[in-house]
Amino acid sequence: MWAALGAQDMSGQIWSNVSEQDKTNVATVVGALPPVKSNSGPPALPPDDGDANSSTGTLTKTRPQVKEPSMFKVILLNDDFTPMDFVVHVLRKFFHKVDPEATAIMLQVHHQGAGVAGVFSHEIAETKVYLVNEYSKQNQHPLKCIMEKDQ
Ligand code: TYC
Repeated sequence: MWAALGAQDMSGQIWSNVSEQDKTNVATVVGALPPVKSNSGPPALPPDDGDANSSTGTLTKTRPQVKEPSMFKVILLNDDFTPMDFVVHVLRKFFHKVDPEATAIMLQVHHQGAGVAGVFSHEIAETKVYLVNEYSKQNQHPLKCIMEKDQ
């Protein structure tokens, strides 16, 4: 919902010294407000939505952003050479798993080919994948870690 509020809009536009008509024109150009009838009635800003700072001419977007962030599974892949105890160590070190869960995930990977070490935001998942793969290389194990969008 839009309201006539505050001192700046979301793009940083300063509204002081701008006529009411100009404000509505700008808002219309950027698609922030519905078209308004020209030269009739009061300034064509939308109704006050009850926010506290509605006495100045700033447009503030108050609509809640409803989309939840995507989540990503971080997955360990099986191979024939990485020692089981190294995989359990990785699960403890990077994913804060403790036994018996760490061993259960390692065995799931060993038997099924892949297993989920955790589910994270994109940025955290990317970091975990990078750190685990680097750590495995440093220790000369072929263990591979990947990420995949959840759901
Ligand atoms: N398959 C490996 C072995 O037999 C163990 C292993 C488990 C490797 C999980 C990788 O992600 C992995 N030594």
